[in-house]
Amino acid sequence: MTEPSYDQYREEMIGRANVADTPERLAYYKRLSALGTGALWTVANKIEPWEPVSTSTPMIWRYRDLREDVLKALELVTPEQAGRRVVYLENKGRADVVAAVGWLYSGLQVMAPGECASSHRHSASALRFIMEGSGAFTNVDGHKMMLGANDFVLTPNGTWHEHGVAEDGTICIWQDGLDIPLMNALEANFYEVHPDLQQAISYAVDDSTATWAGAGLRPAGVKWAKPYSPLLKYEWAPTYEALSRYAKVTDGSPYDGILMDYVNPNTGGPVMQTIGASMQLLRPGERTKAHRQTGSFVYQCAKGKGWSIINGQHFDWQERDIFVVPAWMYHEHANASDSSDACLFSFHDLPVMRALGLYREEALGENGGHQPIMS
Ligand code: GTQ
Repeated sequence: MTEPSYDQYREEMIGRANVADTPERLAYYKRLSALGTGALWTVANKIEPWEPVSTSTPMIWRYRDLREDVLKALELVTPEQAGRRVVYLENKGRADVVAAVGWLYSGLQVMAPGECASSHRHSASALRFIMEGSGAFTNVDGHKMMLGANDFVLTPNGTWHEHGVAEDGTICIWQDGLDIPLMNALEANFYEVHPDLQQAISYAVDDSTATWAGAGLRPAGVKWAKPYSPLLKYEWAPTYEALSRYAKVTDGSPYDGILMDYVNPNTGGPVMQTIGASMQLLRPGERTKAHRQTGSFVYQCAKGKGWSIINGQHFDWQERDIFVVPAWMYHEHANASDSSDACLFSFHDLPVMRALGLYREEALGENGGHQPIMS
């Protein structure tokens, strides 16, 4: 057996650990280890890197590669057997946890007409982004919502939720996004199956959108005290219209083009406590500049085609492809079309970064330097 060596972590700089291995020190480290301890200077530079070092890898999952096998799951398992019939996305760098990137989970769920998955709730916050099919629905705490392509739906932590497809619908596929890895890292993850397996529909169908999605209006006298958005479904048509209108009156961001955040209409803040989401539009021919942020991002192309450079790697994407940007990795996006726009949906853990005072953003300067961006 080879003896452990700590020399690899040494740094020649005042203020950083720089202790060479000697036989006497190595014997001491061994004794400490037997006592369930260790010498901090052997690992200090590793556990306190100069800046975030993500173990996640930039990756893309192309829909054309996945779709057939997602549909295959329909033949192999029922929602009753599986609980949720989902093909999850596995980041190559995160074999230790089921994560698409960082502390975020993502999967593709498939359901056939007439099917309904049982109701449950958990500490993880969840969202859906509808990819294809008609007749899909989700019931969140008694608020049933009908879902179409590019609609974005919340199932905040602690809410009962179940999904299904109407008898007269078609096979539906949607992307699930959850913070399961974060909940497990925090060791705070609880899970419950609904005692009746299905919950009642307690409100008019789509009442949350009818109540809270009025353009610039909020219902007088309606109180909302919960820590997540009362608007549970954000439909595609008004989202795209908002981006298109905004694009006419702004230059947008050099790093993100026309970027709009889905917000809690009650607070103006993110939709849920731990997960935020955005839609961005890249105008024909637009190419953004590179920046990096603390926080992990899962993107899905909702419209058009283009490419991104993530930590120096080039990824071509088109509608329904999903790709990830790990924390603190430079990324830039481009619309590959000169005549039509491209839209990228994304969800991320920026609410966590901001709530904990950890948010940072930096631009890659013309000369390769790094410039902090205040936001
Ligand atoms: O629908 O609540 O893809 O709990 C993974 C875990 C979906 C869900 C997933 C879940 C769900």
